[in-house]
Amino acid sequence: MRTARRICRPKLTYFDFDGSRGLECRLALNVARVEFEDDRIKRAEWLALKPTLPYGALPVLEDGDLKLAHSSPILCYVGRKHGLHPTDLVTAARHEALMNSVEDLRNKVPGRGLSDDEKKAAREAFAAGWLSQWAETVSSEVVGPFVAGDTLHVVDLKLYTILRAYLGGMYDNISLELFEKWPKLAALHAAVDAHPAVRSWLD
Ligand SMILES: N[C@@H](CCC(=O)N[C@@H](CS)C(=O)NCC(=O)O)C(=O)O
Repeated sequence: MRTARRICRPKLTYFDFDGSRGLECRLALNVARVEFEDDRIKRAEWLALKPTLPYGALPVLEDGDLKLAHSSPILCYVGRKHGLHPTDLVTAARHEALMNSVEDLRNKVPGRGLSDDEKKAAREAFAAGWLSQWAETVSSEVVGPFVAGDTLHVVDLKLYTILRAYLGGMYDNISLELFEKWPKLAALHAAVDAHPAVRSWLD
């Protein structure tokens, strides 16, 4: 007699929009061709859900007994499981440092609590200072078109997601032309954007 086997799909929980930390994790699962439950939280559900989460924030990935918070560890987990993260210790560490730098960038962009004039001045100074240094450093790590050359890894999906936000004009007072100084970043963005699994998800 055959026993029924329960097949559990991983579940990724995030807000109901295609951007930021949730998007990069959804893209990684899609590029890895993992069938997953794309759990999109509505505003009304959020307050009840928040206290149940490991660190009170999203995204969260559930896979079997694992309930994992934080976008970069989720990306590394998916990447290791499906061959989208380097197996070499040093290369993996370099990719993880790049992923952390994206989190720094997300946390450092000024704006919250500032008046429009203060925000404009703070963002222009940020663009000329910290952001330019970030772009210079990241660019120097990119072989091209992807970080490691011709092979896409989860780090590329995280870089793509933040570049997509900047190049898409999500941050006002930061000129889009700024990124023209780093053609490798624009090329990485274009290469990930053209990847069939990324296109199929976004389209
Ligand atoms: N370090 C975390 C940050 C998570 C985070 O701040 N998530 C935001 C959405 S992108 C969130 O849940 N904000 C709502 C809140 O913290 O109340 C990660 O990389 O996932």
